[in-house]
Amino acid sequence: MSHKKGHWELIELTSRGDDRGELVAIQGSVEIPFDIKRVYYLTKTLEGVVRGHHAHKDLDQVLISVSGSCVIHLDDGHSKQEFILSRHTQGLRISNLVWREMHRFSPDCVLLVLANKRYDPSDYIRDYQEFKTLTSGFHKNV
Ligand code: T46
Repeated sequence: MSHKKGHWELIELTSRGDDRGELVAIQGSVEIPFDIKRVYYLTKTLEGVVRGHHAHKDLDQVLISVSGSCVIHLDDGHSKQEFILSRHTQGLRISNLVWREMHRFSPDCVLLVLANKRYDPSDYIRDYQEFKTLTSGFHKNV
């Protein structure tokens, strides 16, 4: 099986606010760089919980904290980076072969995730050593 190296980037979304409030629209292949096949959200995450602990073989996702905040720890096998997601107009795109851990969820955090594929449990890499072996041939995230 061939894998492309891991990659992540921040995406700024436009809020179309007026005197009634705000509206943020997200269209597949317009505001984010893929067609959206699945939407899910993480909510009511308990204090101290760390979620994730996996990478995906072939999945593109955009994470948006539409309420509250959380911290996303990313690792492409060579470099690591942490993002605080605390704005509903900021998306974090994570493509395949990126180990992720999500933590420090505020009690009001709603983490919205847009994905380019349907749910497939066989796409998950849950063993960190397996992930390190798969990414050992790749160079640093650029
Ligand atoms: C990811 C991070 C950001 C489904 O039935 N359908 C789905 O589409 C998903 C994503 C999950 N599930 C089930 C599987 C488990 O029984 O929901 C339960 C919790 O899933 P999981 O433990 O994988 O959740 P997290 O928070 O560790 O990870 C999730 C996504 O799975 C993952 O792709 O990148 O959020």
